[in-house]
Amino acid sequence: HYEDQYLDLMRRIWTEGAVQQDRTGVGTRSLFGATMRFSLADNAIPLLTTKRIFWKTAAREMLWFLTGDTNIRNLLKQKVRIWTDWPLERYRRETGDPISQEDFEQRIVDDIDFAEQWGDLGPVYGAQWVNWPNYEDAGQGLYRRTEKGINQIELLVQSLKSNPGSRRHIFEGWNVAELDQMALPPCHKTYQFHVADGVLSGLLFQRSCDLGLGFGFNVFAASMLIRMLAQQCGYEPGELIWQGGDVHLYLNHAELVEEQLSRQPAGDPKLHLLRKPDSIFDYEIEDFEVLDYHPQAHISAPVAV
Ligand code: UFP
Repeated sequence: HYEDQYLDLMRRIWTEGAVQQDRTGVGTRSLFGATMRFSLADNAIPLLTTKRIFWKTAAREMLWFLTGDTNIRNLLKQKVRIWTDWPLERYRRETGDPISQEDFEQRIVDDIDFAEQWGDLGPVYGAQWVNWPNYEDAGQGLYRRTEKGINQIELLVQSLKSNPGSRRHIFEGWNVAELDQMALPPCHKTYQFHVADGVLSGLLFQRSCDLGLGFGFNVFAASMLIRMLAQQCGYEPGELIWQGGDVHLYLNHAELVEEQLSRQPAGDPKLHLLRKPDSIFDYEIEDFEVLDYHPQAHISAPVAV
């Protein structure tokens, strides 16, 4: 089963991984460098079956990245709460107001001025993907930012269509000059694509992976993106090749790890794209349907912030 790769890696890290003091203070067991391959042919989708993955949350986040938005307001309107921790922490720190997460989220949704002041994550994924800063010569040795940045996704679609054999089908989130302005430097930082015999595959390099919580989302979202690109460019979907840099399990995820490793993967879920939108930027959540997904129960675990 495709998920055995994941469970094997989890078992290996939990038993052999080096204990590391990490940025969050929680501590991890980690391993450096891992690869997994997942087929996307015939609508196959690498959703974890040993616990329920709320794939629509990952799908909504991916669609939000593609809009270029970096404010959590449009996520919260859809009840996606995965990015709240960072703005909430900043708000509490800078104002001293011990507001609850629920009240903070409600204010972001209700009050657009408040959202503009406190809901932005800085130039994270979306900003770099579709609006990478570009500069023009303003004379006398000065440069100014162009009104529009570089849309890496649009360029990618063009290059996939017009020059399939290229080895340069890449988009990148790791904008070195802006890392310090981001709530979180990108984890799924580099995407590369490859076309051969009319089949499109994608490779994701993820520099840092929370294997217990993040991975299930990241692997779904990357697969969904490959499917969308294949549909837009007229190719068959091939594989997702996932590569991790620091792959880790948080030490407070013992219950999750032990429960998940006691379960057997089963079933072959399918992802269906119900419509072909006009462009890569025109997909909506209703365009995606997952069938044959019968996972075991969700396992909750604390997120390290
Ligand atoms: N993380 C993921 N996937 C993501 C994401 C974060 O696994 O898409 F945004 C995890 C990895 C790590 C933490 O545990 O969040 C980020 O911390 P750091 O920046 O110190 O690597």
